[in-house]
Amino acid sequence: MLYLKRTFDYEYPLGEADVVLIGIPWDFSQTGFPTRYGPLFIREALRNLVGYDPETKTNVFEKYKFCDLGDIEVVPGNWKLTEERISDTIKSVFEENPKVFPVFLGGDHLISLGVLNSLKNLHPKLTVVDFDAHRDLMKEFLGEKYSHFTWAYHALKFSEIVQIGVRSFTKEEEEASKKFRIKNDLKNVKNPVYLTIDLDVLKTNDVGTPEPGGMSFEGITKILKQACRNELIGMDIVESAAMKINSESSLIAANLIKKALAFWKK
Ligand SMILES: [Mn+2]
Repeated sequence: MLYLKRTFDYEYPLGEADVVLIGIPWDFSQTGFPTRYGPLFIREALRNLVGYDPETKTNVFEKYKFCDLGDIEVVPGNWKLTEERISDTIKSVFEENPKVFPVFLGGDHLISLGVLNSLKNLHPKLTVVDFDAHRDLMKEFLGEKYSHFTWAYHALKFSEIVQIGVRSFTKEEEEASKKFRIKNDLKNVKNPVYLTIDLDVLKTNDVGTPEPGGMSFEGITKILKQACRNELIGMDIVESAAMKINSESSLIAANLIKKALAFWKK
């Protein structure tokens, strides 16, 4: 008998899994608190999570087979090489299991652009449902094209974006949101949906770029439930500045993953 405990009670090979967990501890575009330890502490929170969701009467750990692939080894300070690694990894994952649902753990919000650049090859039409305090619609930041402040601007070239919970942005970003007709609700979303949750959308200080105010956990899950009525192709959860076990953002992140999976119609 081997008495061992890994991330989940059961860990399945990728080929058999319904859900795959992949950490991307990239935070080299971060301008506030470090977010590279997000994957570490969100995993720890997942280990201790009650799997049963009273609202949907589902135990996500019993319903789905999980595979935790660990973290993508990022290239410190080099987004181009890191993005290639993200893209290669995602390609290999779907070659092995085309139906698996990927959950990515950030890292700063730039990781979403790397993921979406790969997913767009599989889903030419997609809608990104972006929970975020910020618009992240800057064309560049201090001359740098690729930053957690700019990812959404670049993702607009190939996807529709719905932004939920936005409360802090520049004039330039406000103009861009009008120009590109960014929606702020889920009406008329018909494409497959990719969910990205920047934890700063919540009322918490435990994130890369905190802002006063913010949504409640219940407020987010209500909209999450609506978003999960569409076909879901994957999700990420980013910007946790967790530095210790049971930090607020890591607990919220684990619970939002559980909620999304409980609502998800496989
Ligand atoms: Mn963001």
